[in-house]
Amino acid sequence: FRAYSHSEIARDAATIKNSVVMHLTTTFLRTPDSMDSGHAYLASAFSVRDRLLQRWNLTNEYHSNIGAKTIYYMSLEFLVGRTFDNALLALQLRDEYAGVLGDVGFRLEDIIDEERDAALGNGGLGRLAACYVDSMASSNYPGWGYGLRYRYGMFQQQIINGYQVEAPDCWLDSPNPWEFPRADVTYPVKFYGHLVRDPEVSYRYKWESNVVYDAMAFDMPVPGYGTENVGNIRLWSCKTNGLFDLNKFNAGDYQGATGGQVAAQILTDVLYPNDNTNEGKELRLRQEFLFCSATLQDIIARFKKTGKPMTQLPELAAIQLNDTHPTLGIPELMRILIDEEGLSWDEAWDTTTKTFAFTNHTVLPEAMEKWPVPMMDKILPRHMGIIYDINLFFLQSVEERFPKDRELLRNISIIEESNSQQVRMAYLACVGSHKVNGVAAIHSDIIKQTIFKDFVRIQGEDKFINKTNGVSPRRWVNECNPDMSRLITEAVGDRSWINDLTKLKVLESKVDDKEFRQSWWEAKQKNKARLAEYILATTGINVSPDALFDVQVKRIHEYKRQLMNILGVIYRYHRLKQMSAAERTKELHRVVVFAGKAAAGYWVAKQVIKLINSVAEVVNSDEEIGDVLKVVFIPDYSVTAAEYIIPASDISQHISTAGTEASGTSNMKFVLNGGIILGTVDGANIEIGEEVGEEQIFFFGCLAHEVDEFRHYLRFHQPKPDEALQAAFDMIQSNTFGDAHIFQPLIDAVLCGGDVYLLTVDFPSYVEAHKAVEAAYRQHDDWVTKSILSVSRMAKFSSDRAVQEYAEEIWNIEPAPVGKST
Ligand code: 26Q
Repeated sequence: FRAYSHSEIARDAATIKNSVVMHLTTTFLRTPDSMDSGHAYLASAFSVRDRLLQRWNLTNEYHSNIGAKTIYYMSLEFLVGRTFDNALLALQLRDEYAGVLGDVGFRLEDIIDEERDAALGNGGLGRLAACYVDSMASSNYPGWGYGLRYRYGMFQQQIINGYQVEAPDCWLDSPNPWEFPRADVTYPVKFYGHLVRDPEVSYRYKWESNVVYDAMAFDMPVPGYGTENVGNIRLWSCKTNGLFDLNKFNAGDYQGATGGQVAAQILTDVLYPNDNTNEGKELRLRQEFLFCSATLQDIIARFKKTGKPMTQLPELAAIQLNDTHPTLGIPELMRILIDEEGLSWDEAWDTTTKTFAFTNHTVLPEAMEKWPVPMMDKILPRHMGIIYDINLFFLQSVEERFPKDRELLRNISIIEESNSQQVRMAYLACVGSHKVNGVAAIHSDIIKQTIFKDFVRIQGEDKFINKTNGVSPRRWVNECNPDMSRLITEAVGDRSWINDLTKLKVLESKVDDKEFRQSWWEAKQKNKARLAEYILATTGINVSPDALFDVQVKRIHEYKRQLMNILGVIYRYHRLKQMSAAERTKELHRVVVFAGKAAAGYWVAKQVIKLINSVAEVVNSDEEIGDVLKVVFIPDYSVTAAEYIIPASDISQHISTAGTEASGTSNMKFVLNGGIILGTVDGANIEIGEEVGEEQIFFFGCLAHEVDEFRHYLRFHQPKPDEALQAAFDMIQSNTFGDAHIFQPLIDAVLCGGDVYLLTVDFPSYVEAHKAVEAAYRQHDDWVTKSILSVSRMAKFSSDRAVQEYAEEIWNIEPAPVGKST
């Protein structure tokens, strides 16, 4: 029997009101008279969730009935942000809920603001995963994300005395309408223990251990836009597995009785707040394995319901590894297939490599995941054995084709033979996958020439491909920029662009339409006014929406060069101070906005935050300067903060040392919202430039292929700052921004530390590029043209395009829209 069908989402005010009141009174035990905005949010959210869950059920029932091949996107991070507004838009119920809430005296915007971000990710990699599941749902691909349900997400950043201070993100302290606990979907996950060899098959083992944790599923529905499909992110939470010790409890040892529970819970307690760095902590390895084991067990349980032989797994399942963090899924699938399902090594290996594909997101050496062999051997003895065998067979096959090339074998071995042996996870992921991809054209080229060079030679060019990143037009245009979205909808004639960004092309024909141009400009001004309010509320700083908004928001990292930005600001301040008052009145007013978190243990990045705040304090209170220059550090950057900041930028900075930023995704978001990029020839900046045209982007700096030579030179020669950079250093060193000695290490990294990120090399062209931006912004009409033309040419950077390419070239899956056949 079926209690509902796909067409039955009620839209009338009375039904919506009833369901909200029902949740208010029965889920939250409140009365309408005592409803505050917090409970108005919760009751509304639960009523929307009911609708999503109905569709969730239909989607999964349908996909299993038709035997659809499914993509499983494995990621240790999902940086989702808020869901309420996203769900309202997807279900096209926003006006209806605004009406119902309005009737009882609430503004929808205020209710939306009650929601806390789901911040289960660090930055680009985690947000990309969220955009991809959004696109899978909206494009009707059967697809699930798999991740961990951290009790504490990305830490909250406070700025105290100019310094970053971390506070825990207790996001689950209040009820979370967007997760659905599934106590019945729980798997045991083993650690440590010992191995018993199978008497008949030499490579088959029994793994015995009494250290067993339970991973329990929580499902987060992912609303597809303009479709009845609802996707899913399945997150694992770690529980005890009978670890409550009744004997100890009865003997009065209360703490001892629950000791096991505490130990288990730690596994999913906290997201590691590292972005592009690998710490090699044992707890992280255990976290990764809990995740991989539960996910693989779940995928196999679902597959086994079909009754098909295990070797057909790749016909029904594709697994994408979001960087190396879930790579233990490869030996875990091998273990299950060989030890539990009785497949031969060759059958298991063939099945595994056909199922997995791997995305690399970084070339920074400090981000490469490696685990000490003794650590892995202790925690995961069976997996260590499987990795040894994978490596042995791989090296044997290479030896056959390249006999006696000892150096080649050493270079490609999954086990690095350093002082202590290490497992190179990128190599394991590569060997265990049928496709390996980078995330922008330049990045995919670089990995083929560097870390995977020998693998390209051995395994062939075709295995190594590019999949340029994309972002969701739902969240990153329609949701965050309602005014511009209205204009696009008018120009296109309907809302079809939200699922098909190629429709943006029509904007090109509007570029000479006076009225349209005026509205376009006004939309940007309104977004700037909204950000000005947000800045005032979060920092107490007053900025004028009439100034040029110059924005750099992203994780704080040396390679992203926030230091170069703030040194540029200091140089600007220096010049302004040298001018006469009359000269200063001719200057373009500028608000320089920074935001971003530094990893808690990343000292240099934290000093950069301090420098930015110290400069802001001096500049903003300098009466001579007034509104000509304002510097703002917005605390606690998040998905929600980004939704305010990005639509309000005139110019945004993406200024990594060439060759270091794999892709970047905020660069795409800024341009899609009518902003212009000031950037280096790096990552996806390059492809954005190709699409929008060189008039629409400001490039500067040295090129990726020149970087090695510069670095080599600077290792042996004293870097020479140009006059401008020297002026900035001098200003810091003369205590303009407080005690200079706290900033000296930042200057030393440039002047005495080999200037690894090439500030001295790029600073002169950076200053020139700023001048070009300024001249262009003064040509108001041309600027509006650039903005409209850019947006009209950004179709490529939709995550829908990216996901479609993955589906066709890696996953071999097809859309399966629900509702068409029911
Ligand atoms: C590894 C081991 C232990 C703890 C943490 C980590 C870890 C966590 C996160 C290592 C790296 C990351 C994140 C990497 C990342 O965000 N890379 C970014 O990926 C984006 C999406 O492809 C790109 O746009 C960015 O250019 C890239 O920096």
